[in-house]
Amino acid sequence: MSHRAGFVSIIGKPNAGKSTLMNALVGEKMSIITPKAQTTRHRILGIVNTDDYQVVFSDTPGIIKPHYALHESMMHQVQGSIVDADLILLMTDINEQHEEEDVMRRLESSLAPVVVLINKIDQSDPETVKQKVDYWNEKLKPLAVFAISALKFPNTQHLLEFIVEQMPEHPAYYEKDALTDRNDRFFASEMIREQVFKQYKKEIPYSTEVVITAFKEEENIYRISAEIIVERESQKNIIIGQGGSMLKIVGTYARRSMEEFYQKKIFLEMFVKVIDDWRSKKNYLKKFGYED
Ligand code: GDP
Ligand code: K
Ligand code: MG
Repeated sequence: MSHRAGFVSIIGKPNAGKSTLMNALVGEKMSIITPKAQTTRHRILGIVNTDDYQVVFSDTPGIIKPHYALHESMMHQVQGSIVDADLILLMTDINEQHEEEDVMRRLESSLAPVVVLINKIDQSDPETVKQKVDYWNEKLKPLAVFAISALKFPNTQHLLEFIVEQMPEHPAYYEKDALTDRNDRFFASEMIREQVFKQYKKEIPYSTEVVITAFKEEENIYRISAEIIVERESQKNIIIGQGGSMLKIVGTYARRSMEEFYQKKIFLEMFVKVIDDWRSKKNYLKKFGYED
């Protein structure tokens, strides 16, 4: 039998459930998930392999109007994934009334067929589901519309089979045992950032970046050092908390995630550093791995 391989881009507004779906498809926690918008800042590949096919999914940042150089990089990554795609999964939240016009506009740069995913149907009713399916069929004339719940019914077999059928005949793009293009350091920084998004309010998560400064793999333990970078001295105090209490919570949860992810004991140390307005500074963005 011939081999199929291709790129599938998951795009949509913030919080539609893109990262939740990607993790369900890949069967691993590739992407961090929080209830806050802009949790995902990078294009992250999640690869599904069998002997017969390789599907390379791209999880992407939610489509927003850029306010910082950081956002511009995020939108460039969305655009890049659309340009590369053999198939686009446009994900929408059934309970949101977004116009999605900015998402539509991005689709114009691609000839790839589009599948619409109406997500979070666990929070809706059959009548609304039917209305939304009709709406999207009418509006976009997509290849297909799937009504799903990436969180509550994460059985993606049916969707995955449909996706595979759309993939061109092609040799594998990546090694057949690869799950992603990202390395251990990347996931370590993301697991800390996930806790920053979960534990702090207001602008703190958006002003924060995490840099792994050391990652030592020993036989029974990984020793990881990280810098939590914020934009203001006042934010540094909030991150640390009374007598270090907040940083301790972040460290505890991040360490637990890492121990589950790497299946190793983890020693984690973290330092907090201020870099004024890093989100607007191209040199820092580049250093932190945000391409133009
Ligand atoms: P993204 O910003 O599009 O990547 O969305 P996430 O995957 O980070 O999910 C955003 C929020 O929606 C999280 O709190 C998820 O747990 C939640 N979520 C995702 N999928 C579903 C779903 O099918 N049903 C419900 N009820 N919540 C979901
Ligand atoms: K999110
Ligand atoms: Mg996401």
